[in-house]
Amino acid sequence: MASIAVPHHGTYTRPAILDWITTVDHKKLGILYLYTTMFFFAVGGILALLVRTQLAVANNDFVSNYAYNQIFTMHASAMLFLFVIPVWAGFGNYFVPLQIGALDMAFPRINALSFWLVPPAGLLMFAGFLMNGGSAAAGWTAYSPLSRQTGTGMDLWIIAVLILGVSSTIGAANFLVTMIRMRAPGMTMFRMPIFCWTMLITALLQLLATPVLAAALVMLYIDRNFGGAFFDPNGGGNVVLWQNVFWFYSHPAVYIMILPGMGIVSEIIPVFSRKPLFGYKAFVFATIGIGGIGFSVWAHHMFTTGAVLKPFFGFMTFMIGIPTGVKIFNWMATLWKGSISFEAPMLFALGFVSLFLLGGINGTFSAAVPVDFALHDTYFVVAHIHYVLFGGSVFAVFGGFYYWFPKMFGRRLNETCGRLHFALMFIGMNLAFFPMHLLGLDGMPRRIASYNDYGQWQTLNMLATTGAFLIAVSMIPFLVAVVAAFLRPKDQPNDPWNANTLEWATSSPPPIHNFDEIPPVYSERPLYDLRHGLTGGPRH
Ligand code: HAS
Ligand code: CU
Repeated sequence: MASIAVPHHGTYTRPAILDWITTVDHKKLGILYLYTTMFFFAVGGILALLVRTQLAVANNDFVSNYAYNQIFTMHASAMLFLFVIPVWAGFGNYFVPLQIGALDMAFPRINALSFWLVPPAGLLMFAGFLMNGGSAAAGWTAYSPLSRQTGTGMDLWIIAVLILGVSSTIGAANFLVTMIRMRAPGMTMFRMPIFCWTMLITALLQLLATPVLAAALVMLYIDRNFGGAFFDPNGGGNVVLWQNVFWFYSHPAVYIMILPGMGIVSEIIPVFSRKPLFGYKAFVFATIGIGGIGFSVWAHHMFTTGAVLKPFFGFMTFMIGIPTGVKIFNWMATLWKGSISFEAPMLFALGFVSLFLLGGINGTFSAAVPVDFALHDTYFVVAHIHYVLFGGSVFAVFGGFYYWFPKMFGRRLNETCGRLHFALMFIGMNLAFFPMHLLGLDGMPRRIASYNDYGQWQTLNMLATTGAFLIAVSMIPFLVAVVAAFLRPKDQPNDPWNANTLEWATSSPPPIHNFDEIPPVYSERPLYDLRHGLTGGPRH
């Protein structure tokens, strides 16, 4: 609740709800982003449980085939477009200005607009379930010709994704300008925290790739509603065109989904190893490298169409493993001989490194064209995407929550709950997604509503379903920790973790203007320098 002095009328106390609706404060918008995206994470999770319930046993008829298509389409759409991509805008909004010592984002009102586009887009997408013919049902990739044929829900999906695209494009421009123009004195580009760097490259990818998706969506909308034939061979169009434009966005988008997660992990690991990040500049250049190469690998999703230059895209896809590998070694070298402590943020960060490594390597399998011909459209790919997106992005999200919660809310999340959360989620995740490798190698196609019990299919699927429910159970200790934290008074000091970056220089939570005083910045670890009385000169 904010009290505002009104000339000649005393003070007026604005109700808290109005305060939240009209806010242009990057911290409040960040929190709104986090609440909204976590809501869609929960919705997407419930849809996943429906998918796993249907697949628990062979020849199940828990849901109809068509309902199944809607459910898995909306599961992925919610998770990707309404959770993983915008959740980084949540952390980014809260922490980028604080980490670079700025008062706010460059364009606070545009920032509010970026956020306020998300909830209506989400509602629009889900309103599909109320339409004749149901929600979108052509998969999150909306391949033509299927996406030209499904019901009105598909049109709502197209518009919703377009709106989300606008949100992330203007958000990206805002992040870029903020980091380029609003850094505190002494905060050179190469002293920015790694999380900021990953947000910067992510923003660049969003700015360059999202308009291509927008074009694709508009073409699809014209095909569906105005007699267009962009993707219809009967009218002189080309179905593979959709895949080209879609993946030209969506491959860079997978790095949009992971880079900020890598950033968060790179904030956590040094703090809990009590060492500087090994190879700061190498990490920055690796991030730039991933961003650059990320634009030249999209056709690895289309090898089996036969309509792409396979050696080139296969080669480039292998190449992208190199900068990513650099990062894995950065993290390992940071841990090496560090005095490591295993608090919840660190557990999630280590979970990220191990699971993402596995997911990355099995992605490289599919980069080998002949192997991909065997694996394409099987559960192996589903295993890959969940190791990188769940083992990667989702673990980083929770790592970020445990790490930054004290800063955002002035209270710490209970450590026992955090460890239990981690243990259950780690076991559940491996139980849910590891068997999918085996199913894929055994030829089980993805996106099927039921299957016959060939060999071990039913057993493996039952394991996966059990794992999925275990992941759901792991959310209970997290929620308990959050509720318990809010029931306690604020008690956190500025810097509860002995961390390195500027956000820890101000109170927890920070005042509306962020900093009473910004400490001088002589390196990429201003708080470390402050604690040790360092003022530049040769470092580490
Ligand atoms: Fe991927 C499909 C290849 C990273 C997400 N990916 C998907 C889909 C999603 C997704 C959502 O080439 C499915 C889309 C759909 O619904 O159809 N992906 C890769 C490669 C990487 C990669 C090579 N993916 C990601 C990230 C994602 C993501 C990050 C989201 C967060 N992916 C593919 C391919 C397909 C694919 C094919 C299409 C499959 C098909 O048929 O449909 C890389 O960025 C991963 C690099 C990381 C590592 C680990 C660390 C590196 C080290 C260096 C040494 C390693 C070496 C490799 C030299 C490689 C430690 C050793 C190789 C051995 C074989 C042992
Ligand atoms: Cu890709």
